[in-house]
Amino acid sequence: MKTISQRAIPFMQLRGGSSKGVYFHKADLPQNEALRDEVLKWVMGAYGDPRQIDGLGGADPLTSKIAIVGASERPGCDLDYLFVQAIVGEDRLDDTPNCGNILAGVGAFGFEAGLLKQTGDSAAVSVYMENSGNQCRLSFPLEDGMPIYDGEARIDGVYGNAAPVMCSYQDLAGSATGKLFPTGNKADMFDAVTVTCIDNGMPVVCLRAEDFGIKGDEPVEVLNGNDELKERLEAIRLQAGRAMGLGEVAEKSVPKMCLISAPFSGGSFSTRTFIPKHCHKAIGVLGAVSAATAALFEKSAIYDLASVPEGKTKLMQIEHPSGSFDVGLTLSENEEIEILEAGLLRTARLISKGEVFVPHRIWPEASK
Ligand code: NQM
Repeated sequence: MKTISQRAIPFMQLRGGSSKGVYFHKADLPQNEALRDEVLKWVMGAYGDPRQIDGLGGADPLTSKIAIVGASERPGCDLDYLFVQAIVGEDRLDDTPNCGNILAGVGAFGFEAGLLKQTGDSAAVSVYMENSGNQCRLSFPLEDGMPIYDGEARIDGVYGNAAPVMCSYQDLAGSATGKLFPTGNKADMFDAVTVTCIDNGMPVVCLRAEDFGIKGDEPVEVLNGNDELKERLEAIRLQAGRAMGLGEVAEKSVPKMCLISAPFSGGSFSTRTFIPKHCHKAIGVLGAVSAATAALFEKSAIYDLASVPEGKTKLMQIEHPSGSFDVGLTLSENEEIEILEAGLLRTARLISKGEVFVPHRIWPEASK
């Protein structure tokens, strides 16, 4: 379709896990990064308006997400995936972190966009995550070479049932910082609070909820309305970010801040995660993997709060504001704790396909 003053860009919108994103074929976006980012801000309405009223963004960090997907030339990989967070209420994007929820929709997008062809009743897709250089294997049901979205799997934070997307991540340690414990310590102290800074897929600062005068089962709205808590968390985050080698993180969406308490409903432990300035309605996928990993180490700030199963294959049930999230961690046989694989269940669904329009003055028709 042509409009006189706007340029059309093919897109799809999918729910990936408990998030929703706008997915693009890499070839449909400008190849120049600065121009691409300008275009993406227009697509999302992410140029400072917290309502994102003039774009596809959903005015919430969990629905202001973008996936850029292309065929991969890396050995053993089918797709390359770059995740971009459009920051709600600010005129900027952040491609520092991964997003494991949006990743759950990347395989389905690959089929829908004609980037993948497989037969049989199950897809096996290996995705290279450009943000961190890690890989994830996705498997989900297929029919006549296309993804099935209907199914019996349930994940908390999403209404109803859908087809399962099994996600297994390898070698996540140091995804953004190069080290599992980026400060070199299992525990650090900032502003007289003991924390554990960890990066097993997502840079996360794990804190004890009790150190902030909260129980840890408060509703999201209550925590989002607690300005004193948010200020204390941000002050620690800025220091932790520097200590984790992430530099000045005031403008970055990592590290995430995960307040942890003993479980309330029989799980491994309970969480309230700030991503980084708003409390998550559930928990991010890789944020959950990082927090679960921290709980395994005796010297971490949260070890005594967690109930950790025995054995080298651990199923950790992580409680969060809208239910619980299961993370399976496979450990090596070594004496020292080393995580070989993290496995988890997500679901995904194609919501829409079409064209999104940006003004020609942002991306003129003739330029690529
Ligand atoms: O941690 C939220 C989400 C996420 C990211 C966030 C995610 C992850 O729920 O891998 O999934 O932490 O900003 O989509």
